[in-house]
This record gives sequence, C-alpha cells and structure tokens, in this order.
Amino acid sequence: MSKISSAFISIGSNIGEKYQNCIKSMELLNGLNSTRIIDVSNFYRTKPVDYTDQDWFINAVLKIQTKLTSFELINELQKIEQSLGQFKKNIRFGPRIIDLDIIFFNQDIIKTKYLIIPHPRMHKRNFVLKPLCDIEANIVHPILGITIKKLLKNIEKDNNQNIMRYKE
Ligand code: PH2
Ligand code: MG
Ligand code: MG
Repeated sequence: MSKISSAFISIGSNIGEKYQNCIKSMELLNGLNSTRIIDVSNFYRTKPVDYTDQDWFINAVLKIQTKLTSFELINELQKIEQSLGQFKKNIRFGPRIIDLDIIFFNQDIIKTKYLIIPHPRMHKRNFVLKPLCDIEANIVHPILGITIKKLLKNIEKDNNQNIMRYKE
C-alpha cells in the first residue's frame, strides 16, 4: 500500500479565461487515480507581484490527498500545465495560462535544484497565504515554525499586495 500524503497546491492564472483555466486544471488534477482534491479555498483577484507589468491573476489554494511522492506530484502538475498550453516561459514571474505550485507536502522540507518545499516565497505572498488561511489557518510552516495565520498578519500591512474576493 502506498502512503497517503496531504499537500497544498497554489493555483494561478492571468492569461485568457483565467477562472476557467483554474477550474480545468482542478478537474485534471482530481481526475488522476492517485489524487483527490479535498478542499478548495475562495478564489481571489490579485495584483501581480515580483513582475508587475502584467495582468492581474486569479488565485486559489487546494488541499489534496495523494499517493504520489512530491517529485511524482510536481511532474503531474507540470503535465497538467502543459495540457492547458502552459510551457516554461522566458520571463521569470511573468504571465501564465496556469501555474500549479506545491506549497506544502506533509511537513516535508525538500531542497533540490528541481523542487523546493515549502515553496520558497509563499510566506511573503498574500495571494498564497490568504486562500491557504481559508482552508487551514493553523497549519505551521515547517521551517519558520509559525502558523499561516501569523504569517498572513505579518504581511497584511503591505497594502501593495492587493487582493479581493472573486466570485464567478
Ligand atoms: N505568480 C507569479 C508571480 N506573480 N502574482 C500574483 N498576484 N499571483 C500569482 O500567482 C503570481 C504573481 C509566479 O508564479
Ligand atoms: Mg508560481
Ligand atoms: Mg510554478
């Protein structure tokens, strides 16, 4: 029997039918034999961070249960991105049809060239912390040792990171 792991996935889109791109990626993820989506945050319209000369994003966070390892999971996520037309682009942090990032995988800490978990910028990003808080505000960041609720509070003074509820 393979071990069942819990993971949190951040989803984002800022090209084309952004909300529909998110929904399609969720259907593909939930369609894997190995993986079930067990919770979905609210959806948000968010101002771009890091690379600001691009359209606003739709962002959300999913909680999944999976029989995959973290490395198998990132491969599946990349296949889903590609099936929606998203390939590696030149602009770092630039526009994308769909972006599926592993935020947490159990309480694992992984640092390889290919995969870093927890996601190395998640603790600074409103568009990850806010939806993550909708699902599980008391989960503890395995490296920083503080809750998501606290991390969100730490950056909420940063008004530059605009985020608002999105309803279809
Ligand atoms: N993703 C990025 C860079 N900047 N900004 C917002 N608001 N939402 C994102 O998902 C996002 C971003 C690179 O993955
Ligand atoms: Mg990303
Ligand atoms: Mg990514």
